[in-house]
Amino acid sequence: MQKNNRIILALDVEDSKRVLQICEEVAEYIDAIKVGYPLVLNTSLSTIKKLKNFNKPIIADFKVADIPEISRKICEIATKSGADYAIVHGFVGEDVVKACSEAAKIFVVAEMSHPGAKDFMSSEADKIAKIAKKYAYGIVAPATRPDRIRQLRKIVGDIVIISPGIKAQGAAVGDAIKAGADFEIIGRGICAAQNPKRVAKDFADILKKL
Ligand code: NUP
Repeated sequence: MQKNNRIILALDVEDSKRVLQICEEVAEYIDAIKVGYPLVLNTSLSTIKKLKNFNKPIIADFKVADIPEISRKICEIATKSGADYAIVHGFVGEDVVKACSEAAKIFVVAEMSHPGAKDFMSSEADKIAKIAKKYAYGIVAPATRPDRIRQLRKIVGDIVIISPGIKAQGAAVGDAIKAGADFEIIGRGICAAQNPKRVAKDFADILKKL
C-alpha cells in the first residue's frame, strides 16, 4: 500500500450516496478505504465495486473469526467483490490465519483499540503478532495504546501496521505513526465532521510534518 497521506478512511456510513460524496471530497487526502459491516450490510457487497472508482486500495474489515474453511470462504468472497485486503482476527488461531492468507491479502487484528480489549486480547497479542508475521501483509494495532504499537512493531518487523482509535476513540492524529504504525485508520473523525474535506486535509498536513 502506497504511503502518501498515511490515512485509511473507515467508511462506517450507512447511506451509499453519502459514502460516495465523502469519498469524492477526501480522496486526495487518503491512501486507502476501509469498509465494514455497517456499510456492506446496509447496502450490499457491490458497494465495494463502486468504491473502486476512487482508485484506492479497499480493505474489507469483516474481522473474520470462524473455522478455517468458512473463514477462507469469507476471504474469497471479499476478494471476488473487489476488496484488495481483508481484516481477519488472530485470536482464532494459526489455522484460520493461514487459510485466510491463501484466499486474500490479509491484515490480522493483533490487539483491538477499545478498553475491553484488555480483558482478553492484550495478554495474547504478542503471540497473535508472531503468527501474523508468518502469513499476513500487516496487522491492526491500537492507536489508543501507543506503547503496544511499539512492542508489536518489534515482533512483526517491517510488515505493515494499520492503527485505529484516532479522534473518536481518544488518540490524537499522529500518535500511532509516532509509535511506529504505517497508517492511521480514521472513521468518525472524518465522516462525522461538518466538513470532511477540511478535516481530512488538516489531518494529512499533521501527518506529513511528522
Ligand atoms: O481494534 C480495532 N478498532 C477499530 O476501531 C479494529 C478495527 N478494525 N477498528 C475499526 O476502525 C472500527 O471497526 C472502525 O471501522 C474504525 C475506527 O473508526 P473510528 O473510531 O475512527 O470512527
